[in-house]
Amino acid sequence: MPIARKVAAGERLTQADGETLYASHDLLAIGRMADQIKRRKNGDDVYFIVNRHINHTNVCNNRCKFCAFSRDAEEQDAYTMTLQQVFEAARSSESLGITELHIVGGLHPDLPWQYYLDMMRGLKKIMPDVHIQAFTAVEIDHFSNISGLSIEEVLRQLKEAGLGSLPGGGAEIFSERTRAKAWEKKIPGRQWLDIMRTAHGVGLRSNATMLYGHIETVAERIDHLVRLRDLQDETGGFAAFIPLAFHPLNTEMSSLAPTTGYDDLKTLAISRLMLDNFDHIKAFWIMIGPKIAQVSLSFGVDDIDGTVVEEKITHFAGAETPEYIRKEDLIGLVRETGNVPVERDTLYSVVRRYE
Ligand code: V47
Ligand code: SF4
Repeated sequence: MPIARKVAAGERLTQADGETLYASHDLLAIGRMADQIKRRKNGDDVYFIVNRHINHTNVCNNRCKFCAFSRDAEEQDAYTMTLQQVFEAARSSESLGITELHIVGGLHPDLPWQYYLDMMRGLKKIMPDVHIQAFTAVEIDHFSNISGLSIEEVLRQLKEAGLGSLPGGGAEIFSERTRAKAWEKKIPGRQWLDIMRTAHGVGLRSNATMLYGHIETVAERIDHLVRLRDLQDETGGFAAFIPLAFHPLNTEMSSLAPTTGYDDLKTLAISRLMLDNFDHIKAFWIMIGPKIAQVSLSFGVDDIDGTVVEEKITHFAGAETPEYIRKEDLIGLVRETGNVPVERDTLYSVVRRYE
């Protein structure tokens, strides 16, 4: 098939190629092509990180229909961590040897801008060597609104206070059609991309995500990938791409079925094939389960994420995975596939290879 020839020659795939791949039922052929690219870029290495997630508040103005995590401030199970609680949570994982804190939360209407700066400064003070990956582009936009500062100034001040990089959340699907139907209060795709461009411009790297398995079409998924690829051509600032499998339970879209293992693997493999300028494709085991995440290592994936410790966004939406996986278990999952487990830090410097 012509796509296989293009992949072998290292040629860029088009929107039409991406749609053709999704229309194919030859999952193994797609996986083999994606694995070819993974090996070209990363050899036998498969990365993981020893990290901890913190979700500091579930109070959020946006109330996206796909989100089971967010609450209005007056709801009974709304929560907001004090800075002391955030610091305690971070400290409690120190003994695991974490190299990264991954912090995202809702758009809280009343928390002041100073809370976020103090969070960065306080964390840096108690754990100076830990990389802080925090705040999606959606939160950055919210900080600009509450502080009256420009996006660039918000990013500069956070960086100065200790922020190391941005996670990839909040991108969802860039199509305006899907946004209008299910997350109309969230910033448009164009703005998400602009904020990432600005972040890369001030020297903050970031990840990118795509929320799939809800009301989006295949063409919209591929369009999303192409728009990420275009920005990556421009800035080179994205470190990894992570497809996020929609979890319907307890959301306003709970009549939809969860994603299948087939779609999870196909989406990871097609992401690897389309995003030729991304070094890393990450399977978030929390969302697709460790079993599919492990199989995905033969379908173009080179990163199995991390220890995580605590995760609320997917677990409020019915995830049955645990919230924590031991580093030894991640190493075992990778080893069994014949790949070499490599502990990395946030920006993919090697912490230790497990030959
Ligand atoms: O922005 C919300 C998504 C994201 C649901 O950058 C849902 O390394 C599935 O972005 N079902 C937050 N997904 C998580 C995120 C992330 C996770 C792991 C690693 C990285 C990284 C980033 O979760 C949100 C939204 O897109 N989300 N609700 C749901 N019901
Ligand atoms: Fe708020 Fe993020 Fe949930 Fe949307 S996905 S409601 S922005 S916490």
